[in-house]
Amino acid sequence: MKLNHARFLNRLETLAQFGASGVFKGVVRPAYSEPDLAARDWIAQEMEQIGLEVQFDPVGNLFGLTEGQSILLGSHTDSQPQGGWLDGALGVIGALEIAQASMEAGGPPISVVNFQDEEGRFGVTTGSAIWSGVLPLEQADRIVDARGESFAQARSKLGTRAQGWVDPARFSAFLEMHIEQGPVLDQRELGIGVVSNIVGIRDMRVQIDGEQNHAGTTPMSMRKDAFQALASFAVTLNAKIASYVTHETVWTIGHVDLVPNAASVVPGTVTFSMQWRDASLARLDQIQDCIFDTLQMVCAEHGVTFSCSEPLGIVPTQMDQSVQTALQHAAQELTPSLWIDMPSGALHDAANVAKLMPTGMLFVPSIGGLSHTFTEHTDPKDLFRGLDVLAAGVTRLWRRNSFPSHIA
Ligand code: HGY
Ligand code: MN
Ligand code: MN
Repeated sequence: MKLNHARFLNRLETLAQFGASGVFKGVVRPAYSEPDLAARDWIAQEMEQIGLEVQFDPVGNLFGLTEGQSILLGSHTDSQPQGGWLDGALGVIGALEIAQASMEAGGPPISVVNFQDEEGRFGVTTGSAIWSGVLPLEQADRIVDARGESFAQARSKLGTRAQGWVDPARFSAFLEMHIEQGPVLDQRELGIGVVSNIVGIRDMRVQIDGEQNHAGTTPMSMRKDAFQALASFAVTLNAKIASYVTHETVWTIGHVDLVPNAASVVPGTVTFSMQWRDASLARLDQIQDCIFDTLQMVCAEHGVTFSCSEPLGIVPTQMDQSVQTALQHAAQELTPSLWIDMPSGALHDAANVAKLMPTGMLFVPSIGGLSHTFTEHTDPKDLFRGLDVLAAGVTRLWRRNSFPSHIA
């Protein structure tokens, strides 16, 4: 197939206009926002123009379908509150280019998907988690975002776009190209990462309730200060888990909502996000136990109480060997000295889709390892190289028909 790099880059630049932040090439395109839905509608038009059959499912996952059995390529175009122009977008636009080039070349058959809410405005990789059965729709509908809007309310904005579910059995494999969002390829001046595995993740909301009071007249010994309890929790947790975490283990308190968030008031309530990731399921469990133990201990010390939402998560996931092999051979053929096998510290839709079909991922470098920020960027030559290797891997996979027997 003959890939058109200019057409591919032009589509990426066009997509970056939907929700453009005005800072570098950054975007603000949270799931179900006006720019997110406008971007999906534009991609649906591009799918139609290529000759794919367009189908939004009930939660807004957007599919461009070719007839019969096909290989599914894609990612997501929703963004973090302050997102980069390539996170997810690269995989969807790369899929469109390969689908179009393969149409023009008479095969292999390629379908395209743009998953919804991978960035977890409502949970964790929500759209693909629902499609793959990891997250029941009824449970997802009850999840509320930081402003209190429910998933059910948000997805109702799809209006008449929403149609039925797409049957995963029509796909033989799923491949996702993505920026690394980390420093490895950039620091080692490499161009391609063939992903071996994706870490597991857990994410929950914690609320600490103390006593709101006057910041001038309330003696320190009488305070039930929710912020002080949070601060003490964070420091105590770091010390307690240091003994069994690895260099790859990460844990983050990224969102904090202090009430009433006023300089002369002792905060009575704090709600915060607690997220942790590791390649080992056992360590994810260990960290969860430690979080609860530390909350219990610290809240008792501060005379406050806490409550937690049910942790949402994705288990650590291995990429399919036959898909990895096809990508490794393609990388060796096209960029012999510029590729490595590597794990993913970021979560991706591929972690969910791997439950349904043979799945693999390909990384390209992130300059400075930066992502989830407006200044996220990748040199176009690395984008083109990733597209070429992905297309070669897909062709190899289809030609050798090297799918496990249970896949048609
Ligand atoms: O957080 C993640 O790993 C993904 O980018 N949503
Ligand atoms: Mn992503
Ligand atoms: Mn992301």
